[in-house]
Amino acid sequence: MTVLDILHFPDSRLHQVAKPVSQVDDRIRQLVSDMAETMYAAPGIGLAATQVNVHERIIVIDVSEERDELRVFINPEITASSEDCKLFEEGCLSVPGVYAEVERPDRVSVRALDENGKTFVVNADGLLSVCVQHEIDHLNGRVMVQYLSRLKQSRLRARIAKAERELG
Ligand code: GNR
Ligand code: NI
Repeated sequence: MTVLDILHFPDSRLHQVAKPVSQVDDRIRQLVSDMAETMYAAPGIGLAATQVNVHERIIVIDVSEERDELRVFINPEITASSEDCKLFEEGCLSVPGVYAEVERPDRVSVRALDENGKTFVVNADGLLSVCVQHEIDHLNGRVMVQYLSRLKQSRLRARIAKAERELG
């Protein structure tokens, strides 16, 4: 197992759209295992392959207190969303130190493949719902900061550019 490097905003590779996995094989299972190790080491509650510069539709999530309930979503599709939405203060491993209130459907149904290539469906609410939507955004090249106002986005870009200049 390997802890992979996580891309940081603003990196254009975070905006690549990931391609579907055509076959869930040992290469994919190795990647899933490395992504899980990377997520637990960070630590984070979710990680999309895009964040480790792999542009395939793979997500790992663990929203459990004990950090012992790994969920793997390959080729995830949202098949239904609730009408009612909720605001949640989100963080992102690719945008460290930044928190943004994002409004999303409260509940979603997600269909995906597991690490054995078997289709499953999960009806997600609470933190799992927020997290799976955040991760699917990553697979579509969308980063949480894109929900901020344009003013807040430009301030954030300026702050990151300044910090990078000062670090040399
Ligand atoms: O670790 C994470 N925490 C988090 C908190 C609120 C909403 C979303 C998240 S996902 C984030 C890990 C991450 O960046 N996944 O892409
Ligand atoms: Ni993220």
